[in-house]
Amino acid sequence: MMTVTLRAAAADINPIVDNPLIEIPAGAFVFGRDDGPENERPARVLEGRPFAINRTEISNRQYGRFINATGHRPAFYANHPLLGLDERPVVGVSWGDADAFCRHYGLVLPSEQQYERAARGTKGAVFPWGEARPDETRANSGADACCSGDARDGYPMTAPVVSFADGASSEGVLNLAGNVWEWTRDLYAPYEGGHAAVSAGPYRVLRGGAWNSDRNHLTTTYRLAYDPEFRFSANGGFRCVRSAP
Ligand SMILES: [Ca+2]
Ligand SMILES: [Ca+2]
Repeated sequence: MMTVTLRAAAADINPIVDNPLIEIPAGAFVFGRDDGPENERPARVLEGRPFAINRTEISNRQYGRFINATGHRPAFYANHPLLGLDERPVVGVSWGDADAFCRHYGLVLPSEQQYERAARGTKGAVFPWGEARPDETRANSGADACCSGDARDGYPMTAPVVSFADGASSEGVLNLAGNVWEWTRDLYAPYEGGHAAVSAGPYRVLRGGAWNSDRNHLTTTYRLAYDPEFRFSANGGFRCVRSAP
């Protein structure tokens, strides 16, 4: 009986068995920046609540288990010979697909604030690993000029979700910069005062850059606004969080 109880408790702590939730403690952190694109300004200090975030992007294997359990539609690239590999991040999912996956496991998509705190730590680092420019050991990125893949880091398209350990965040979360863009739960809007750069909407925000991003798009603050219904992106995926109750 005790064994069963413990197993149930463990499943509750980590509902996606092969993708642990990494605890991010409460506390002050820097959000936004003053020297980047207009829609990333201003930098300010926020008081963060504790949360936990998947160590890796959601993989095709993990998404496949969700499909089997629920009958939800498969990812658009599920049968692609490279993008569909079990250990690669799922791509070809709408915002609603990603939201449904997280909710199935009692989780939600990260807010922009949660994503940014997980990615840059408390002091406002430009990249998950610190201030050093991205290189082929830190992140799966694309060519220097937008927007094609580049294999100098070993991966012309997506890399396995467990990869680029040298680019991990201070809490050990992987690929928060690069590999695939990640849906957040937030609607796109200027932070304070400014005018929306995207007139259509409502759009949702993706973060982190992808395998075909040039390195300027891999910062922890870059905000990509996108049509939430679009499910044909070969470079867009997600991960989930558990927020404090
Ligand atoms: Ca690459
Ligand atoms: Ca990513």
